[in-house]
Amino acid sequence: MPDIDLDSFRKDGYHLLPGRLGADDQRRAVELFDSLDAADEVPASYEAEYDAHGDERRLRKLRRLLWNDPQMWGPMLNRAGVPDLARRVIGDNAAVVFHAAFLKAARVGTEVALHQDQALWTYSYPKAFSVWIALTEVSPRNGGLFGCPGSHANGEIKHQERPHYPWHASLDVAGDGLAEPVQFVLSPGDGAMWDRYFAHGSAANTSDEDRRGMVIVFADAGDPDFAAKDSFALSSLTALGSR
Ligand SMILES: O=C(O)CCC(=O)C(=O)O
Repeated sequence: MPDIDLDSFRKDGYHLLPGRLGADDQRRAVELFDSLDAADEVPASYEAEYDAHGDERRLRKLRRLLWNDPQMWGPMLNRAGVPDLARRVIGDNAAVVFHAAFLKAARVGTEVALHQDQALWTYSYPKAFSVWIALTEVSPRNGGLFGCPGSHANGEIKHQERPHYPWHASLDVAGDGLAEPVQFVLSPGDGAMWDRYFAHGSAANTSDEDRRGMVIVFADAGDPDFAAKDSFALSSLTALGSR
């Protein structure tokens, strides 16, 4: 797996991660998400959110994947080399604080408005960064994923509630003086990582194909200000092995 260029990550606020997750792991993840999408009821432990259009209701987000099934997800994240990224960016005290699926169903999946993750979190997560892994093709055709280079540089920007968008407060490229977003065009198994203050989002999926991905967020659990609802130590993650 190619190493990351930490200087360019720190400068731009994001870094692309080609070829992280193998085909078998992609298939296992998608099969689980398909089965939960088809179920009448998803276990409450996934804290599921849905998109709906007419009679069609499809999963939008599933949370706490690693906590729901460490034996499935731990080895998969280890095979994707995710702990090494956490060690490089944060150090040995890194811990997973979120692991979620972002599912943007064909024709039904709605936008994720431009935001900085840290602005939406209940806790301040020192040194936090996200690793987002594509489980399908990801491009503007199916809603994609994009972010504004350098938008992390000055820390948190004030987000505003907007009447047309129900999920959370958001940013505006022009109104907040951000650089034009770059699109992350990804193949299944490719990833992107970004800083907690990096502004990013995605558009509605008007195509006939699902756009799927999952995100793992690490923070510095060794920082005196660290507090979290869920926290999975890097050592516990790596102890789950890679087979
Ligand atoms: O997958 C998406 O569409 C958005 C992802 C996102 O906002 C996040 O991981 O914080």
